[in-house]
Amino acid sequence: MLTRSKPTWELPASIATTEADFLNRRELCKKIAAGSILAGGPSLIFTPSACATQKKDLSTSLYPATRNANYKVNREITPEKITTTYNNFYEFGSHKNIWRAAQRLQIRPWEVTIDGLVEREIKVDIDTLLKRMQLEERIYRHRCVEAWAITVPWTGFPMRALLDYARPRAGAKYVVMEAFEDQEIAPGQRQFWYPWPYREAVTIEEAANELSMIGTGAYGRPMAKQNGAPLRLIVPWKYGFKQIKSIVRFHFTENRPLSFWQKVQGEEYGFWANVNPDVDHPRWSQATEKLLGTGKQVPTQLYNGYAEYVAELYTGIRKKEKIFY
Ligand SMILES: Nc1nc2c(c(=O)[nH]1)N[C@H]1C(S)=C(S)[C@@H](COP(=O)(O)O)O[C@H]1N2
Ligand SMILES: [Mo]
Repeated sequence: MLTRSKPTWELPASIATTEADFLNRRELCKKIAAGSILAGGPSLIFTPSACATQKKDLSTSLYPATRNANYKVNREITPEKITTTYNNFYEFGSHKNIWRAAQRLQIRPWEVTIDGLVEREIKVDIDTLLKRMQLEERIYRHRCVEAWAITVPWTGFPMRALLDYARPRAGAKYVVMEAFEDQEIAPGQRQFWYPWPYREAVTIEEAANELSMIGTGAYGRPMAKQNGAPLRLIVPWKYGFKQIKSIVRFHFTENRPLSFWQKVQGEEYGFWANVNPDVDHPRWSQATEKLLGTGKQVPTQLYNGYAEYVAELYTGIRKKEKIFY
């Protein structure tokens, strides 16, 4: 049984949100902003920060999405509290405790660009995109290259649907994804020695694999900012660093790009980054992993347990190049 503990930055469900209600509160928020009503006065609901949250939360009515029972995991779901407070998101700091800092991310408006080798370049607003896609929930394992793992009920849509929407041209071999760039809100991006923006890529075949998702939510609600709102990549057979957060651009290309971590440390973080217990990170073993929140250390599985879905993607490539790093 999944028990939810609500992080304090979220609004209680009881005050989220019919449209009429939303408009009234928006009026109220404007007045608070103008100083004509005292924030937090009779009811603590109407704080300036609550106002900020309401303006952004346009997609809540899409949640919870129907669970796709084909994707189950024989592991306990990691408590939401852990998944939303222990994060890698270098834009907000090179440590795990970035969840508060990440609340500064502005997720509306959010424009997504689809360009490069496509039939026609597209610029689309996130809410328009979400309306076109069929959201579903899937429980997946997630394995960070740092040897910790979590199990998350993600919401999102198959990346295959994004390919159909983008209509790549015949020469396109890779989908390159870029995260937002804004030094004002993301202090990590002032660390000039990192090659911002965060960038990742997968092959078209990987993108079309049935496991690949574009994540829009988790735990039955819109994605928390610290987990990569409003759009992140989910490719569960690969190490977590491939699963780029807060995407603003999908660029189709013939040439394999260098990703963020390849530029920082190419020997340690290669392009393929498929989970493999037998290929150690140069500085630590990948044979086992720590299941956050359980105190358990368990064996790492090849392709993070997803070999039946993805192993065949790599049979040809394996002969030609060293594919795991
Ligand atoms: N934009 C961006 N995406 C990112 C990262 C990052 O620093 N910036 N870190 C990656 C790493 S190393 C991991 S393990 C996962 C962590 O996702 P989570 O914090 O939601 O568990 O996000 C990945 N996506
Ligand atoms: Mo990671």
